[in-house]
Amino acid sequence: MYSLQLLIGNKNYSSWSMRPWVLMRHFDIRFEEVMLRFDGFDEHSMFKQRLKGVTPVGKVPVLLDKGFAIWDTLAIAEYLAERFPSLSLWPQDVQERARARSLCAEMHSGFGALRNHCPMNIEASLPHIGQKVLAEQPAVHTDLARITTMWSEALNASGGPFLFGSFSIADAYFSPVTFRITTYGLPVPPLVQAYIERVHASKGVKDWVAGAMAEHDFVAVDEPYRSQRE
Ligand SMILES: N[C@@H](CCC(=O)N[C@@H](CS)C(=O)NCC(=O)O)C(=O)O
Repeated sequence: MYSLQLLIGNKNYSSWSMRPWVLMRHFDIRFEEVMLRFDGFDEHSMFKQRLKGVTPVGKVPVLLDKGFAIWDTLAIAEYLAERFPSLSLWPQDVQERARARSLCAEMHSGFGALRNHCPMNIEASLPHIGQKVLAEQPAVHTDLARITTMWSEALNASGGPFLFGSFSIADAYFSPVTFRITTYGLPVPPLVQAYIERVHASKGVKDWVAGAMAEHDFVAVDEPYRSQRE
């Protein structure tokens, strides 16, 4: 029995769950995964029922440390960074750390157009939808341009292979975005494409994707563009 438990949603769809799971797996932080399958988000759903009394917000992810609950992804990432200081989950340099926090905070509070129009769906390939979205939604262009700029600047400053050199919370934070880009075939420059490929080849992300591919759920509320899995 591990002292840490991570409550997550479906791996194919739950972008917020993906972030702490990938982070912990990448850094070999041992935890028990508790999967709460999405069966709807109304108060009668099993998903919501199982979260009752665990978190007041009724959302995943939730980290439990010997039963003590930490909810909301940024709070979970900060808790893990404090709990495992020797792992350097944030960059070690104070300014790089501040910059990494700024990027994660941007992700936390922004990119609404990209998130709404291109929901994470790891198993799907929807480049035709990506083209349509880009043609009809200028705000998605704006989000994509900002992502491209922030990743390029970070990679150029650090020299890679990840945003701040070695893999950090920032890379875990943006890992779901890399799948939005590939699922919807959104165009990115070669530097960014190479970064995406490195993220996809990294340990925690590979393991998460294997889990997503093994799922068979089709969750209609997360599928604005399909009526079934192909
Ligand atoms: N700000 C929260 C967002 C969490 C969130 O929206 N999680 C989704 C799954 S990816 C959820 O549980 N949705 C259920 C609902 O909206 O009722 C975080 O960072 O953890």
